[in-house]
Formats: sequence, C-alpha cells, structure tokens
Amino acid sequence: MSKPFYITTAIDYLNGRPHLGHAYEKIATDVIARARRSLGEKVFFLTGLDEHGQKVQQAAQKEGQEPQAYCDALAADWKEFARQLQLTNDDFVRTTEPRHKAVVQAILAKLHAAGHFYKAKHQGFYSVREETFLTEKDRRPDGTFDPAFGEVIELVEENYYFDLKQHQAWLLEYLEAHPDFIRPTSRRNEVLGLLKSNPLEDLCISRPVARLNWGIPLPFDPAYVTYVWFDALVNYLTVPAAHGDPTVLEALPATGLQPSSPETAPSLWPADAHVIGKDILKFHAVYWPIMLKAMGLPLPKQIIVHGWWQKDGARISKSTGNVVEPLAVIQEWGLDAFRYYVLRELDLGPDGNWTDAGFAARYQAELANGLGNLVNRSLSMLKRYRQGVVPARSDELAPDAAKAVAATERHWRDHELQGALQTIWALVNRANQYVDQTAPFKLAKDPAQAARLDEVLYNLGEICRVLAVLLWPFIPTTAERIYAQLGLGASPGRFTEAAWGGLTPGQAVGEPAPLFPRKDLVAK
Ligand code: ME8
Repeated sequence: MSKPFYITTAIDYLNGRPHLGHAYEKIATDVIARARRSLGEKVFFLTGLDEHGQKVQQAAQKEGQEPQAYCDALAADWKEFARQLQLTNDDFVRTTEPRHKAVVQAILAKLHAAGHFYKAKHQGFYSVREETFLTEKDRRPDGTFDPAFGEVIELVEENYYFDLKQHQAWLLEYLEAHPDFIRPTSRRNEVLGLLKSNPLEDLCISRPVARLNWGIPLPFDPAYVTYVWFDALVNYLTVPAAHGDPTVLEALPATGLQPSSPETAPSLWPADAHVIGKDILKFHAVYWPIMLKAMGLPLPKQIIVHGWWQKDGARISKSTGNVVEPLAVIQEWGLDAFRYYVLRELDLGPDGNWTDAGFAARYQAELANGLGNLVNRSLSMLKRYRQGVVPARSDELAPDAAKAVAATERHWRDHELQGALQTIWALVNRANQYVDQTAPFKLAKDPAQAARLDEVLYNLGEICRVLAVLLWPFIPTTAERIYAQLGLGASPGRFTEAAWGGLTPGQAVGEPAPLFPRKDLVAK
C-alpha cells in the first residue's frame, strides 16, 4: 500500500476544556489534511488526548474523581469538540488506551535492554506545574524562579534517566543537513542555538509511584511510572502500530499488536508533519528525534511550529477570565466563520491576537460583503435574467481563475494557509469588481446586450464554482453550499474540479440563500 501523508496535531492535556489555541491547531491541521486530499493524496490525520501525568491527576482530584473516570467523561466532550470543528481525523488517540500502553512499554523495554537508561539520584528544585526539575539556568537574575513554573519544591529522588548527551552531535548534524525539518526558520534557529550553546541534560523518564501513580508503569521497575512526555510523544507511533504499520511493528515487535490484515496495513511512519505550538518545540525537536533514533526508527519529515494566540493583547487564561470560547463563537457566527477567521488572521508561525471587533470586521467585510455577496448576487442575477439556466461558456475571467488556482496549490503544498486565503480573496475581490465594471443590471435593460449579459453571468457563476473548490479545505460547509446552490451534485473537495469550464451551459442552478447573513439584519 502506498504511504499516506501522515499528519498529526499535539495531543491536548485533559485537564480542562478546549480553548482557542487547541481549536486553532486542530483546524490548521485539518485544512492541511483536506488540502492534500483535495489534491488527490491519501492522507492519515491523527489527533487525540494526553491523559497521564500530574496535571491531569490534580485536575481529577480537584473534581473529586478517579483519574480514569474523570478522563473518560471529559474525553467524550473533546471528541465531540473535534466533531463540531468538522475535523477529518482518521483516528483519535487517548494515552490511557491499552494499545498506547502496549507501545510505550515495548519502547521502554527495548531502550532499557539496549542500555539507553541509567538510574541515578537527583536533588534539586522541582516545578510541580511543569512536572520537571529546574536547573540553575531557569533562575531569574534575582535567584527566584519564574512564576510560570508555579509551585517550586525541593526534592531528592532516584529515577531513570535517558542518556541524551551522547546523541547531541548527531542531532545537530541532522538539523544542519535538513533545513526543512523545523519550520518556520526562526524556530529551527532556536533549536540550533540550544544545541550549540549547551550540553543536553539527560532526560528523566520516570516518576516514583510514591509521588505520582497516574501514568504507565515502567515494564522493568513497577515502583515507577513513565514521565508524561515520554508517554505522550509515543502517541505518534501508537496509531501506526495499531493499524499494522510494518515499519513500526518491525522496530517494536514486543507490542503484541497485530495488523488485522497485513496486506492492507498502511505504511504511516515516518510522519510527514507534526503540527505543534511553540512551547513544546524542545520536546518534539530534541527529545523525540533522539527517542526515535534509539528505537531504530526514521525521524518525522517535518515539524510545523505555530505561534500562540492572545486575546485583547493579553495571555489567554482561565484564571483571569481572558478567554475565547470556541463553541460560543461557533454558535453565534457559524463554524466556517470561526475556521476562516483563525486562519486568515494568524499565519502558521507568529503569535496572534484575537479581538471580537476584528472578528466581526472580517466577518462583515470578507465573508458577508465579500464572498457571500458575490455568490448571492451572481446566482440571483442568473435566476432573474436567465431563469436560473447557465448560459453559453465564456472564458473572460479564466486567466484570473487559473492564476489563483495555481497560486493556491503552491500555498497548500507549502502549508501557507493564510497566503492561500489572501490569494483566494484577491479572486473574490476581482469578481466583485467585475460585477461593478460590467454592470449586468444595466445590461439586462438593453435587449441588444443579451449576448454580453450571457458572458458576464457565465463568468460569475463559474468563478463562484472555482472559489468553492479553493475554499473547501478551509470552509467546507460553505463550499458545499455554493456547489448545491449552483445545482451541482459533485463535491468541491477535489482540486481537479478547479479547472475552468465546470458549469455546463443549459444546466439549471439551485436556489440562492445567504451564506453569511449580515449580523445587523439577524439581530432585528
Ligand atoms: O502541551 N495559542 O498539551 P496542551 C495557540 N499535552 N496554541 C496554543 C495555545 C494558545 N494560546 N495554548 C496551547 C500539551 N496551545 C501536551 C502536548 S504532544 C505529544 C503533547 C497549543 O493542551 C500548544 O502549543 O497544553 C500545544 O501544541 C497544544 O495547544 C496542546 O497544548
């Protein structure tokens, strides 16, 4: 079986409800997955939940629940959230699933047997929030630790360590030789800087059960559970293994997982892209590659690092109440408006800032008055002036469409989602300008201009159709509604449909209906 394009998101901590940052990452990944599918590629899109560790255990305790019961109840909400975002994920991994535990334990056993771990005593300062020992480098000039570390306690502990240092030179060389491994470049440089300036600290991969029992037991020492990050990163291999990926199962024969049908088992690993936020770069760009090398598995092809959202210029925080509730926004404005705004406003890379006013402004100008108005007036004029029947083909706007189609494909392949939307809206604006320039409402009054009116109406209908194809990965429901309103049975989810001339002369269009109702009208 040919290898699908395998793309993953970070798996979210199950210690609260999904917020804007979670929604953004998942939608961006979904758009990349849909775009690849539209281009005819096989895709496997994975998302899921990170359920072990201190954060989740404490959140369960606060609710007075057993961690597993707490996770099961919340996980149902998060899966429902994925459904409401219309994510097209092919699997959903939970780190408390038996298949995941089997893979984590197989890896631990293999690396232990190969001598990658050693046991040592450590005394130091420990951040409860970050679940990690802090080093002298984490101190501020006045000697205190950043409040971001939360409660810091002094601890003496014996644990298992993963010998990272011996892989540092290899990793540096690998990064130098693979300039596209981490993007954007600023994030790559961050990792290069880190590797060049400091010897890597060995990674503590265990937690004593006496202190934390909500984790996967070490197969070689039941007095310990696995450090949550070692556990979480493995999710990217769990699902390939569970689906019978031969590369993973050969490297980890001890999982006990069997492909249900070896002939159809997909070759997923290595992942084509891990999409993650900037705060978890070191885990993905340093620890994960070294873990994979130790297992004898190839590295993922790319790590795509996105920035963080703020709201009204301040950190999003439950405690200060500075939050965006994705579901409330979706309820009020519709899913596609939300999907559109987050990707149009924030490119994959830099940080962004949500403002309600900015959201409303984009909705009104770009969705309602831009795209919505174009589709609505194009279809309404076809109904009014041609009884809803598509006139003879005309290619006047074909070159504009072809340019936008080619540029959109380039943006999709390069994961430039904001760039794609800018390109697509240049075509929306061009088409709206075309209406103003050709003035079909005037042409309709002059019988001598009937042939010209036919041309204009064909071009407008066809541009709407092409736009639906380009927009499908971003705002799939809207794209499908445009197709339905044009009377087309096919789906706009195939890029080949973007070729000019898809509307057939003589074909009847459907009923126009506003795609993005103007909010002031709705309120009345
Ligand atoms: O880090 N803006 O989980 P998480 C944009 N379980 N993205 C944001 C954000 C914001 N304000 N806040 C968080 C974890 N994110 C681990 C991941 S992967 C093997 C384990 C992003 O729930 C964050 O950067 O804290 C991360 O990519 C994702 O949301 C999950 O964060």
